[in-house]
Amino acid sequence: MLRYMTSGESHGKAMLAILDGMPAGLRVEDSIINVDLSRRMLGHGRGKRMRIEADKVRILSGLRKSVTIGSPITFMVNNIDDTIDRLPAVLHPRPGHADLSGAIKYDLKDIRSVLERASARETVARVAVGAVAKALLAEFGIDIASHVTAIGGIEAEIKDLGFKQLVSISERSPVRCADPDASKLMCAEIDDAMEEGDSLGGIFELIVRGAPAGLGSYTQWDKRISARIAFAVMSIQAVRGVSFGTGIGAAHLRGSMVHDEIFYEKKRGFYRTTNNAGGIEGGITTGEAIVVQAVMKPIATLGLPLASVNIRTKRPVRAALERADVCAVPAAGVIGEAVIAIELAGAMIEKFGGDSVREMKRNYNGYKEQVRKF
Ligand code: EPS
Repeated sequence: MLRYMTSGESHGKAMLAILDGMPAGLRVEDSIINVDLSRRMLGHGRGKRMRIEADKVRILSGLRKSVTIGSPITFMVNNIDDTIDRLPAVLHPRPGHADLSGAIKYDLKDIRSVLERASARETVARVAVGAVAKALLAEFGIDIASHVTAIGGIEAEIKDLGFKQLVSISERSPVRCADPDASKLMCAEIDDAMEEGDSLGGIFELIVRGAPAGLGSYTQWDKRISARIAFAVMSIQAVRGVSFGTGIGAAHLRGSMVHDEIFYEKKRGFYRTTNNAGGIEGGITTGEAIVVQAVMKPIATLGLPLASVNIRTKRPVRAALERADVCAVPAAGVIGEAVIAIELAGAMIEKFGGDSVREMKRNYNGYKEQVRKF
């Protein structure tokens, strides 16, 4: 069983994670984690904090000479802005943030004690864990990409791009969008929102290429891979919706327009010519690309704050003005890659047995042969 936990406050000493259940024999260089940590910091619309931090991982346990040994892996990313004990109290909750509900729940009279942990900075730790999960998946030829399809109402028009092209175009875009015209409009919209003291949300898409058919199961509700992926993606701060393949659009179409017809050729085995299901049927991967969309609401901290109430005096005020991003959808895509990688790595370990990468590969190859002969 693959499991992990994170800890750390946004302006505390560090962001941490412990990952348990990684098989032995996987090479993990710090550099593969640092690449994703840097990608998480980028994107037009990020706030000033990203210019302060350097986000580099230190692995404290679980590796010998950069190779996993089956024991828990501990990750630490230092916060350069570690001023938590010097920061002033926050009394004006921001609508849309955890501020008010968190303060009421934990009986905290200073909202700072809520926002420090509710902050999306927590995702530093998840991206570090996700990079190791990606390394395991890569051993089985599984690749993950993300790209932004909408920001602030501007929608990208993605032409029929292959996986590699999609990655190379979106990674060069300041908003991680594969439509260069939409990219420009999105950047302008972000600048506009910033000038007006506002914030923006959007949609990002995750694509997993190379996952074998047969991960997850219909036999129990919590074994469905679609449910597990949705849980993981919904757990990303500010994500409000998750869909697969044709997504919510399927609600408006007839079955004949939605379901992917089945064909067979001796050489190829079973195959489809469409992938409206987004690579999952009956809670099980089909072997086609897994395609997931996630909807992110606009950041809750606004330059021109909304109406709120002082939690001590109960008088009307404007919400707290914290340093924040105007738009973090491009970064959320990188976080989405991490959480889907962790779910799929867990499903691979469950299916193929996971004390060592070699053992997993033996079982994986045996299963591939079984599928080929089916
Ligand atoms: C973030 C760090 C935070 C915010 C952002 C995400 O840093 P600070 O609060 O010091 O500016 O920029 O957090 C939020 C959007 C939020 O609502 O808390 C990061 O590292 O991703």
